[in-house]
Amino acid sequence: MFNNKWKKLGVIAGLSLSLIAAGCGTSGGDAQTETSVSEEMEYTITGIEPGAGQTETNEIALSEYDSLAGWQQELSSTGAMLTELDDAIDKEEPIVISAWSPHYMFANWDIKYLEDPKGIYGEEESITTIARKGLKEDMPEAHTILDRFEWELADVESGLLEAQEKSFEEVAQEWVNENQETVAEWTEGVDPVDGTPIELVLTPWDAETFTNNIAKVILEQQGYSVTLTPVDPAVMFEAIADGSADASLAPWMPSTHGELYAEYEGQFEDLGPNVDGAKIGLAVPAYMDIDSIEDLEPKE
Ligand code: PBE
Repeated sequence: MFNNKWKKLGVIAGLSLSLIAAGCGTSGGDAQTETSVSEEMEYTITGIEPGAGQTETNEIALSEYDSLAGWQQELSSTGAMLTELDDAIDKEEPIVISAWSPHYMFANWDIKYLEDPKGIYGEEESITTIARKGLKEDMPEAHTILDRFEWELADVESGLLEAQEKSFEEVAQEWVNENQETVAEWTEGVDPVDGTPIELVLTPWDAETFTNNIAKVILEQQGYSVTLTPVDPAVMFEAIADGSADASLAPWMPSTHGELYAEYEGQFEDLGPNVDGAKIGLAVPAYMDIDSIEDLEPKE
């Protein structure tokens, strides 16, 4: 019964406006017919985890865009956001979500990024590798491999789709098996080690989990004993800066984690991008008739 609800409302609202314009409005009107799509969404962005870099970027967008005046974001988890997205699409209702790529959300649902004329969400980002100071001296073998590790966005995306049915460990192992030539370039001339422990910190999202699992498989092939520790972005930077963890392949630069990067700059080593072409933004189902953040309406 909720199918096409917002579309119908849009049509009714349009009719009602033309009736009013023609001087034929019924007395008293009907508040329901004037419900805007933004009002129907209760002026709420469906967000993700409170600790995500993107959660802060959304806060900046909420304060910078006039069209988002009076809006709020609802925070919970990526899983809850995807459930709400799925539910809204089932009922063809409007929804605005925190979106990013690489992620399987763009493959699973027909959604589109909203244009961001103010550039709050930045341009293309790189997922970057950072290492604690001293890693190069203490573990030159791991340092060399992590420094060389760089792969393609398309590989991340196809792995993320596969990981919906298998574990990240399995998909990472398969990727390494199928890409031995690339792995051989990263490990060329690097001596094997004998069980040296190394700890990678990462954030809890899928692309980061996948990338760090690939690094784990390769470092284990080299003889390391690898621990992966998922934490919030702030803890990730802190752990690398204070040397309690060895490296991370999870920071998003230059926008999403740019402030954390600046806060700890000089206290870690930047080994460069491990994948290019990442992006964050706000997205809506493709059936919604808006293209830009500026097409949303402020709460009166
Ligand atoms: N995210 C999007 C991470 C990085 C970019 C949710 C995967 C974050 O917001 O911190």
